[in-house]
Amino acid sequence: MKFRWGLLFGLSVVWTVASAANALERQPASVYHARRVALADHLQGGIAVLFAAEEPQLDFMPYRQDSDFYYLTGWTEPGAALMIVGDAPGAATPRAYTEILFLPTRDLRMEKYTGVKMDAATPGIVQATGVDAVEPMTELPAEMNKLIGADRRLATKLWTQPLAPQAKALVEFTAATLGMTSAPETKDGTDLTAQLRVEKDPGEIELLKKASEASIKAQFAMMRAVKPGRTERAIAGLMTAAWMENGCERPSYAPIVGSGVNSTTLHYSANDRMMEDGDILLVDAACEYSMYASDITRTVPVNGHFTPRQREIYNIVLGAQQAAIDAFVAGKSTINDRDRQDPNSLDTVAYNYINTHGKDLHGDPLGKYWLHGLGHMVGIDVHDPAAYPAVLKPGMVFTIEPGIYIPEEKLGVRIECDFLVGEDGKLIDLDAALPHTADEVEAAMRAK
Ligand SMILES: [Mn+2]
Repeated sequence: MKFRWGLLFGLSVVWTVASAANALERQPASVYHARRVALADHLQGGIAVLFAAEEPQLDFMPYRQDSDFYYLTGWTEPGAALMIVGDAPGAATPRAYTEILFLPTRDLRMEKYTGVKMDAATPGIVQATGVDAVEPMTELPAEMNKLIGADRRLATKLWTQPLAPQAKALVEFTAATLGMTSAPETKDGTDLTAQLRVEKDPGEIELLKKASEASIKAQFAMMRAVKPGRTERAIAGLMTAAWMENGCERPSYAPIVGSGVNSTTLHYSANDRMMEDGDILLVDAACEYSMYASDITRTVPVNGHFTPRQREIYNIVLGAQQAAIDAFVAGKSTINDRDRQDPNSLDTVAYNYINTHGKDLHGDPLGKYWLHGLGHMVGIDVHDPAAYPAVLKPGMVFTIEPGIYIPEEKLGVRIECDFLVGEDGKLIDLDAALPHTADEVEAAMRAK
């Protein structure tokens, strides 16, 4: 599976939806259309019905579009459904590629709370959505009934989100209206979108770079602000301000600002401690730009100077990351191989480095203090879907994030950067502008 994005080069690959300075940047409608056609090629002549995220029950809670739905449509309003019918020229009832976006009917009372929405009756809606046909949501069961009524074998080729209650309801209703004795089993459409999403196109890469750039600015702001007597939460707060000043809509995950022993809790996010002189501070925090995530960790000394032991552990983690970078071969290396046995696995390389450098207070090797995988894909989700261990190919964006966490010494170090595999197979560090070495971290902390 490979896209033909060549025709996009030389053009700007993203643009801003509305004139508002902070509106999401969307890729051209043709890009989302091409993704839907690519999905159709995987449907074996079947039908995909995917649902948008619903408006939260409490409408004042934050809303974020379903990632697969966004990938296929760029649509950010809640409650929609997308139907894609795969090309099946040889079927008993021949079918051609068809796509329909179903939109819920506007609720004018609710819009007093949530703002103006669009529906199928909105003038220019086909242009606004970029989908070939737009219909009211009430037509979705009717379209299903029509398609499956004409060719019942289609019932075995329905691709949906397995966890979506709307999908279950739709399939059961369709079965009932067609007099089927039981609802057909559906196939997992998210397996297909995962395959499509794993290699990023130039427009996605542009957005991922912007997410990294804003996240880098926030990490620098953190380094300038950290000192004994400040709270972890205040650091999370000033990073949040930096993200939003730089065009991001939200953090891409709960910020982890862990000082002292908190640095050894992998997903610590209480952020409620006051930082003390001599502490190490692990900051795993980054933001989302126009729905695309960044994921960055830096570890710094609270007073601006690593102790010799902190520096020793820091250098081992940095060395493990560098060993993985040096071993990288596009099309061969893998990431997130928890067995750490395969020589092609970058996890193996990083683990062997950690386990053969340094010791704990009891003279034991340090490998056992690294519990998690070496990295993961990054995209619309901070942990973008992929089949792991994943072979790394051009267009993929992933993290390399070794760590050592020794609670007994209140010492946790993780260094995490986002990498793109370039078209030439070379690794590109999207976070190259940030300090990497211990000396560079201390220098950035001195630069007030
Ligand atoms: Mn990560």
